[in-house]
Amino acid sequence: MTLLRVRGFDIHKGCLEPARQAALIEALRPVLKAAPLFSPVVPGGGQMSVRMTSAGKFGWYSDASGYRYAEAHPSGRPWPAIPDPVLEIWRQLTGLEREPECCLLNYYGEGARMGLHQDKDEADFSYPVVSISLGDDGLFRIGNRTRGGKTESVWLNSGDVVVMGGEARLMYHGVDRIRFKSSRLLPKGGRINLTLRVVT
Ligand SMILES: O=C(O)CCC(=O)C(=O)O
Repeated sequence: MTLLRVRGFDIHKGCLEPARQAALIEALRPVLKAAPLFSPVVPGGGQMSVRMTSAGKFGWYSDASGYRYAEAHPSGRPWPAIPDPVLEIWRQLTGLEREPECCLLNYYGEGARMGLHQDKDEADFSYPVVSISLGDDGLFRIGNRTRGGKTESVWLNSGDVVVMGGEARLMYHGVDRIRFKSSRLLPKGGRINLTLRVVT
């Protein structure tokens, strides 16, 4: 494992060995069954290319009226619990007593991307966001605390974990593209990103 620090983002390359990555995928199967992926609509009216769902007390949700955390999946059912192997990574890397209340699961199929944005719908920015990459490689772009300016990019591979805390917590970031089918972790290809967040 190597620790790479880019603009305050702690990038733990190779943090999760292949067996642990496979165990995470197994642990996520029941989450995806209970709370199927959906394609959120963004406030401007467009649809995100990433499909998503969540686990935990809150799930991240977006529709024409805005971004927010919701206590139920669009089906009306509560979100499933965050699987233990996922919480274990949060504990290992943050050492915090407080546990995340949301595990947002983003699925990037071929051609999916996520524009530069800040994670700022949470109440307390002193808690980090922990981001886990599984499956295909994703080109992660890191910007600044305000929109614009120079950016830096780094490829995130399956098993990498990024901790966005301190100065990095409110920095713009996004995913420009994935290398579809670069990994064999997911039988149909694609990339799963999990972000763990303390919401309230
Ligand atoms: O997919 C990623 O690596 C980043 C995801 C992200 O930025 C987010 O969920 O806010």
